Amino acid sequence: MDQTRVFKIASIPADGVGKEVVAAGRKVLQAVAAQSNGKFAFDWTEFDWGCEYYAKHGVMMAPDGLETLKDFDSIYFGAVGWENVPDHVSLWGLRLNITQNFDQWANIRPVKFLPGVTSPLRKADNTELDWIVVRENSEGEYAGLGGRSLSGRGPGNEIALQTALFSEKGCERIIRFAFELARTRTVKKVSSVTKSNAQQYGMVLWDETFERVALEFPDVRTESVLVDAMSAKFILNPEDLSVVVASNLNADIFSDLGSALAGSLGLAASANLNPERRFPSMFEPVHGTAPDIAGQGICNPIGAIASAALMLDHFGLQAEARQVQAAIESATAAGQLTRDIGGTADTQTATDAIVAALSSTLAAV
Ligand code: GGG
Repeated sequence: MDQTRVFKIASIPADGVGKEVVAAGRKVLQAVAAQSNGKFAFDWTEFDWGCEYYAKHGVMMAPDGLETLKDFDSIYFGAVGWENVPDHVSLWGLRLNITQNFDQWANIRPVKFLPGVTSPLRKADNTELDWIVVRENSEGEYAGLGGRSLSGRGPGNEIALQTALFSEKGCERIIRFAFELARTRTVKKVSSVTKSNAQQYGMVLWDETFERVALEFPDVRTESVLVDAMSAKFILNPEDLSVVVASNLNADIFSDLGSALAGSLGLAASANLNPERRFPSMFEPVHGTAPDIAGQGICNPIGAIASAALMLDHFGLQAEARQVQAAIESATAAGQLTRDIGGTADTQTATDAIVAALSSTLAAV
């Protein structure tokens, strides 16, 4: 038999429900590896970085953490943020530290409507809905440029600048990525979202870059939509969407909107990709730490498990990725639903149902 391919994965559950959903995703991945007949295996290293680590060490991750992570094939992440650390400190200290320094510039966030899960959209009852939000993940409103000043003038006088950065190269690479992704889909269409009527520099540069790149993809339909109009479209005409590409902040908002429309924030998966593979990519559910339900064993593991499927796809294990997605769908269709999507299953039961469905879905993919 050929040698087993071993994928080295850094697991960073971090805070709140991140710990529970990463454990669930690992269980599913282990089951997939066990069924591979020695084709591949996962070698896990867990890091205890996050807000508890901050309480002990005053930093969100080890000072040499990025150096350590570089050697892994990928990173499996939970969620970051807790009440003991200001949100901007925890986010920049861990998640954004990794995405920015590993140039994970493409963040894909599929919006999937699952069988057995009720959507708040009436249209979803009888319309096929399936789209992907592509988030520019390295600059835009998250460039981290700016500062605060003038507090010395006394209360009420401080100023703050938060500057968005749009580079032509940054726009072009994410727009091109969106077009290439659209070419792999049944509906070959890219919707570009900006607010270029009001933001006349960066977003006009984005729009012009979109028009230029579109010329290279005559087989892909396009539209350029303002962010406010796209918000309405998500609700009124979602059947018209296939790939939606937007800046860092706008796409972050759209992915929450999309997952809420699919039934719950707990469902949405994401992949932070360094497409050149100079650095490991990072896979995580879109949702945050959910302090209201953390530690109770009742959170929805699907966002994390679907992110694990994206990781399999990234490893070139396309059949196994489809197998995991099919197992998720088989479990929800059978009514194995956590509370956020109208069921009574706890995290473990929902995870076990997906693991149990793996063997039947293996043959189907
Ligand atoms: N798993 C996603 C996560 O931890 N998100 C925390 C968060 O607040 N993210 C904001 C952002 O990335 O824009």
